[in-house]
Amino acid sequence: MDGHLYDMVLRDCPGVSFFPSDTLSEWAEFHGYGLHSSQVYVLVFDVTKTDTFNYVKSMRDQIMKTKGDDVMMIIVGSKQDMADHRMATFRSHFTQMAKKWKCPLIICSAKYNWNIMNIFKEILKTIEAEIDSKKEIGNRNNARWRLDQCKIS
Ligand SMILES: Nc1nc2c(ncn2[C@@H]2O[C@H](COP(=O)(O)OP(=O)(O)OP(=O)(O)O)[C@@H](O)[C@H]2O)c(=O)[nH]1
Ligand SMILES: [Mg+2]
Repeated sequence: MDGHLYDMVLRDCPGVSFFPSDTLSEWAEFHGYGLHSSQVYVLVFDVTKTDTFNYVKSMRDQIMKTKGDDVMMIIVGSKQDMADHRMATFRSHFTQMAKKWKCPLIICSAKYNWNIMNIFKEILKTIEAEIDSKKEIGNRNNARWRLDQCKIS
């Protein structure tokens, strides 16, 4: 992306009944292997089924409880090819929720390859934004160190 090459490991987990709170509990439900230590979470639901979004909500709560408020998450609504006007209320609900959560929301269709590339772009953008914010914090800390050094001398 943008002339950079990224090395990414993707873990596609089937639905897990709970988010592993530590690496040991990943073994309790092997489906979730590698989940605990992931850097970005892509939570996928079906835009034609409200219960799949409820599952995403529950996973989001559990992930945040374990990994903190600033964990990186992307919400993906799939099967857009099957959506119709009767789902407008549901659509406005998940759009509002994603906005409230300040999470990127991508609507796609895996079947027709609609918007799939944008999911990967969003993952990389999210990681880049985190790297930039860490650099900024690092720079601020360095500046503080220099200030402290001045005080000591
Ligand atoms: N119409 C349509 N069907 C889809 C789409 N994505 C997946 N499907 C179908 O939905 C079914 C489930 O797809 P999967 O990709 O196995 O879903 P999953 O959530 O990964 O399922 P698990 O791995 O078992 O948890 C399959 O029959 C797919 O062909 C889509 O975007 N549009
Ligand atoms: Mg699957």
